[in-house]
Amino acid sequence: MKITDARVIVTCPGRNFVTLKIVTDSGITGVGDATVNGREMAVVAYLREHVVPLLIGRDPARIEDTWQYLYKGAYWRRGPITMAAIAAVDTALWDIKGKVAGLPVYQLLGGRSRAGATVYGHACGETIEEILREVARFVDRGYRAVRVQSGIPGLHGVYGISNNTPIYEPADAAIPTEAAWSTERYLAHIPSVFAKLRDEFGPSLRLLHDVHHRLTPIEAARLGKELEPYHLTWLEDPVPAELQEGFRLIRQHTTTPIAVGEVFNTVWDCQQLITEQLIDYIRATVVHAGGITHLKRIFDLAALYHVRSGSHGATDMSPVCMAAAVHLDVAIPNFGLQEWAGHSGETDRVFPHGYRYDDGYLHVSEEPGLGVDIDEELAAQYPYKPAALPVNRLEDGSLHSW
Ligand code: CS2
Ligand code: MG
Repeated sequence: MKITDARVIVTCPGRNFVTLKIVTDSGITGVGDATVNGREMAVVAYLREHVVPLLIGRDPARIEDTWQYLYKGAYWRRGPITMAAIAAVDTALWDIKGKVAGLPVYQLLGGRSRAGATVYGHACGETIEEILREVARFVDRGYRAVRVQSGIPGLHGVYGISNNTPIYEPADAAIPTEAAWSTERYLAHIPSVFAKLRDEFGPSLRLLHDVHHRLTPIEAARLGKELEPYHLTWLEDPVPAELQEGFRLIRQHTTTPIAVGEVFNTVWDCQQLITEQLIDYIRATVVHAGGITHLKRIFDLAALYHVRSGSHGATDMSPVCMAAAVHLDVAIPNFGLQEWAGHSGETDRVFPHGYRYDDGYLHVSEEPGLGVDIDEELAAQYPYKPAALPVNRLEDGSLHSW
């Protein structure tokens, strides 16, 4: 079998997605997600100019060799754009391999380890009353885990608060929206939110919170300590993660579990975090961390150090990425949680898929391959719309992590 074509499809059914479709001489095709939120066209160019020409004529069965060829062959290794491009190729080749074998991809990854992937959704609100109503909605729908983001008194446009849209889409303008931030106001407010949540929902509902890269290690240590009575499942992205050893300071002060990794693109971004047990969940994803091949390598390393998976699953992970994620989720031994923000109806129509939600779990498709595709005709009806992620400024105007 040979690769005869590879199409890079850009579509915007409510938000932008980049999808790679690989075509073989047998007529079997495979798809891979290549979406990097706010930098989509960089990946499109990388794929079209520097990857697709190398794929034509290659044997699609040689997944590992292709991965090494695109990773080492680039000379300039790692980075979000390169690794998303490699991820898309890798994911599409696993899709093809499953179709050729007549098996769902999870069967090629060691078979089923669990009934389904426990998911968490996004509850948010400007006020505690709104938050309690939102969390109750998720509980009523059978969710066992809920991420909670709160408005902060005195601040507007805080991360995670959807402005009356059913689904939170942070990439909301071609030129970055400027959001305001105050660590002091944030740290003063958040513990009271979780105190009220525990009063309302009791001790067993799994509660998570995303700090979204905004604190220093000692600030994160303070927050972790103050949240200890509320037993969060995890505190996510407490600090920007370039300084892996910074997490040691957080660890020294608090037992609140730490999750990090949605922005990571290779195992080297988290090798110290995992091997020194500085984190509890690794949130790397299929689309951002080099595809199924490399993400399984990261999860296998994590399994040696009591670190569980907790893959990112916001709306900018397309249904192609989510389909691949659920195959890994049901197969690996150290699965933790799967984020699932869900997608718009338009998106679900552009990307017909077999995974489905039921009673707090995402269930994997039993179709051969990944069980997802892209309707290219429908996709063409939604042209790309430039959209950048916001930036964050402190009250004195300093540029801060968003
Ligand atoms: C967030 C995301 O879902 C999460 O945990 O961190 O909403 C993140 O901000 C977006 O995926 C960025 O594109
Ligand atoms: Mg996050």
